Amino acid sequence: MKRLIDVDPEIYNAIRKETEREAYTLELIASENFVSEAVLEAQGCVMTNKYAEGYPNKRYYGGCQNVDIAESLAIERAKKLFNAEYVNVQPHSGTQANMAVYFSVLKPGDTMMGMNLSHGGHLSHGHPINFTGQMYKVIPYGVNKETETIDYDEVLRLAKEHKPKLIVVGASAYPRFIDFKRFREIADEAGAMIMADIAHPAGLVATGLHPTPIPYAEFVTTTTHKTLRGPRGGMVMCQEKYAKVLDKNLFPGIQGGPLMHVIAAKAVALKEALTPEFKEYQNQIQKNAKAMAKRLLERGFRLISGGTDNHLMLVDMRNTEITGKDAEEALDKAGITVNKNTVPFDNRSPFITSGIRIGTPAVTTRGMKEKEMVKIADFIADTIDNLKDEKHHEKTRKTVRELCEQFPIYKERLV
Ligand code: DSN
Repeated sequence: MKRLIDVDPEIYNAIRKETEREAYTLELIASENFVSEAVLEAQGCVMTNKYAEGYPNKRYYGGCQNVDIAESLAIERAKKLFNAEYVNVQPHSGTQANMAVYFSVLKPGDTMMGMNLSHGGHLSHGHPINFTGQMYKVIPYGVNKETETIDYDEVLRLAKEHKPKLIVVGASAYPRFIDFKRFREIADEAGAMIMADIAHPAGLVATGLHPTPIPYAEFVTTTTHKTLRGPRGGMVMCQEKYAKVLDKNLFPGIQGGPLMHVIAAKAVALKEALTPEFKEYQNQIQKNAKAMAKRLLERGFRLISGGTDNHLMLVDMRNTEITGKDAEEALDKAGITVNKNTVPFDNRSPFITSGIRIGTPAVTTRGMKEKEMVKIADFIADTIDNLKDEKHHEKTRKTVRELCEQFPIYKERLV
């Protein structure tokens, strides 16, 4: 970053420090990952300069011949990866992707169902403070108190009672597989459409390691970062018959010019996702999550639903004095990044919480395997056992750094 250092040393320094933070701490936020150098190069390219409102070969601006190549490749690769009939790669984020679908099928005041945020759902699935909660009549569903897995019978009961136009299926803090076929059956009984939001497990879905909603859902949305390991952004897949209505509602409905540099980076990440190495990577994410969960259970932690099928787990500290906020802060001091998270039936507020969410996509990208997961679970347990001991955190931070040095993210330091 030879120019940046001269033009804007403050931003240069912030980026340099972030590079160091990522390099020398353990990233366990379940929705984060490290993109490849090729993705970084594409995202940092001159396509950021180009306006391209419209779609490939149907633009409102001249000079789109090169960005058309990038967008067309991103679309073709996404279709192949997910076996999707139609793809729109323009959403700036996961929430924009969801919004485009809502605008395609719902009118203000219509009824929709979505998973309760406090049971693992997402703000954009109908939370009262989100636009969805304000524009639509939302019927939330959640998990069963005993099994802590989705209560499909209750979803069916609610769907038959409230007759939603759309059922949103997907979560941001749910450690188990989702039965999309069962949701299709429920939707059919209630006369509803389905939007599956696979932002979290998208990489697992793409590689066949998590059930796919593609044959069951009218619309499937995702982010392109998280397990998919691309640039931050969103994407919508749908059945061909909804292509026109979706495209229209995304642009010009809710977005203007697409971010062509991000779309170029999405194309690169989707190419990477089609390789055998990516499948091996996803397999390792899952193996690592299981190894981490096993060790945390051995160390006496309670996990929501007793474990994990995917890339994440939720530690439940409801019956302890320790809050999610305390745990997050102590772990941060020890060089381990997690996020506090409410657990189902939490009695603490979303700013305090009784849980922490732990995910393995980012540490797996570094090349860490089950052996390292056991070590990391021990770091977590020891840190929480010594919550107020600053010296202990300092010592752990050094050990964490040594571990990170053995598993560099990038071949060359980028700053
Ligand atoms: N904020 C993301 C997450 O952390 O799961 C979801 O959008």
